[in-house]
Amino acid sequence: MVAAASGHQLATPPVWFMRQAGRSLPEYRALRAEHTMLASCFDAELITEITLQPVRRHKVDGAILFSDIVVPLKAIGVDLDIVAGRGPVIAEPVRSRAGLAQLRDLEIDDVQPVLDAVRAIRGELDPATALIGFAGAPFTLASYLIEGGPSRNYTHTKAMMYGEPELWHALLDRLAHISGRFLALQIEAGAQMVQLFDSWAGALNRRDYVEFVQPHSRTALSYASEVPRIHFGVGTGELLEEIGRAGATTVGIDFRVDMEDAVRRVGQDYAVQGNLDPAMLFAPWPAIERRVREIVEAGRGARGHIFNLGHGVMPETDPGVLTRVVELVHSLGATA
Ligand code: 1CP
Repeated sequence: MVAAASGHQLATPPVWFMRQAGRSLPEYRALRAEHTMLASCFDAELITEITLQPVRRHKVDGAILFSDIVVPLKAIGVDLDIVAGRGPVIAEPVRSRAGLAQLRDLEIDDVQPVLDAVRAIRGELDPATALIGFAGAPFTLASYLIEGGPSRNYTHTKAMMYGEPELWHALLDRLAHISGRFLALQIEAGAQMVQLFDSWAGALNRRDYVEFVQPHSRTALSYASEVPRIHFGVGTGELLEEIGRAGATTVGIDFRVDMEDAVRRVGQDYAVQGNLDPAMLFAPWPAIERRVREIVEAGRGARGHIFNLGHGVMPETDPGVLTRVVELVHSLGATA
């Protein structure tokens, strides 16, 4: 996984799934029945167990730390909750200088249980399985802070971006250092690579992305310069080159882009990750198998390829199908 994310083409692509830890797993639902999402994210034992669940079950090549993109914000005192069935909800949306002033630097003590979990997970994982740290990118975090929760059209976010560019850049710079520090701390504790999630950057055109967002994602990623860095967003087909240029080693490909096109757009400077449509996991197996083979074949044209979904596992997904996809990908050697 680490080699592929660094830009090496392997005979068999490594595989993991975004949101592989989560509600598709009965063992996750059982554990979470007794703990809220946020409480789980600050409990080293729960983080460790939930992170390892999908590795044990699916034999994926990477474990993604069980956490959430808003964990570092909660850790510095932002009043927020993760509401079941909805997502992060912010008590007082940040839309002014005063709101910005409340966002202090992230310190090691703020996320101690997370770092304890990283060490424990590293100790339990087979050495060949990568531990992937992650953080939310400044734009995606800003969208939650400014809107106050999940959003469809990002109206308040864009009103600030276009209307108060100084405040915008100050806010994104602040968030970049918080996210960057969160990545750096995870790496110090044992994460061997990271993924920066700019899930909602696809809401922007290329010009605005380059002007208003990319410099800040670059700042965040600069904190992780010593490890391979995956950079992913949903609906970012128009932005793929720029997602790479923000300082990634691997560009995450959303399922709406054909993998061959993605490899062409990304070029030979970056590895790619992706991109089976998570909804395809509900189709009959022969259709899934055909698409998995096509994606692996297209990935061979890239500088390196990590097999993944084109966004997160949906809660209703049959976990048995995910295990089968892992087995299939692992069976596809270069000569197969
Ligand atoms: O009750 C539950 O089980 C809560 C559901 C849940 C889970 C399992 C949330 C709420 N977050 C998570 C864990 C999580 N979040 C992980 C680790 C698990 C894994 O990947 O295996 C990761 C990497 C995230 C990252 C995350 N949180 C992103 C980026 C990834 C993506 O899907 O694009 C985003 C946008 C969030 C915000 C968030 N947290 C939770 C939800 C439901 C959402 C999305 C809300 C929205 O649609 O805006």
